[in-house]
Amino acid sequence: FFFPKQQTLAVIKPDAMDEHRDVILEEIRGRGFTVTRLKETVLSREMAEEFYKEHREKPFFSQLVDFMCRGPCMMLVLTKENAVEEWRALMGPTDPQKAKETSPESLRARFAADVLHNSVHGSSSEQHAEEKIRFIFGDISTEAALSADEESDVT
Ligand code: DGI
Repeated sequence: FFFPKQQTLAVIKPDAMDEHRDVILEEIRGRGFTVTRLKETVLSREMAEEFYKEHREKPFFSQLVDFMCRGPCMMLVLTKENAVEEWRALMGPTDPQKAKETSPESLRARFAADVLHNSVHGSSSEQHAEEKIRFIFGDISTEAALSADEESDVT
């Protein structure tokens, strides 16, 4: 069986940085993801708005932007076979209440407070992943191909 390596963008959101960052990173590595890029960033308002531009029309948009730039986030590029879907599964549903019912092992079930303060982000498709990785880290496509081949772990 062979699935090609895939990349996704994962974010540890400001609500999880103080208390849960280390255990989330352990979980990521324990599940076989390779962390190919990692950086801690405080998003500016403009960056947070751009990052979540797909939600610009939603009633919770300004709350979401406020929350995302209230403190540091950890930005990660995760590499694994089927990374987009597997990271979404590990995160669990957007709303932690639902996560507790349907996937109690998931990160949001364990760490998130509510639907807004939900601890982690993950790209929803390969195309979104590419776009957001470029937005956060710049153009790393060549490097990414290299690290996928070599299984290098920069952290
Ligand atoms: O991809 P997800 O993060 O699971 O979910 P999404 O893309 O639908 O929403 C992006 C973020 O917006 C989500 O992580 C938290 C916030 N959000 C989503 N739905 C609601 C919400 N915030 C509030 N206050 N209320 C919502 O219904």
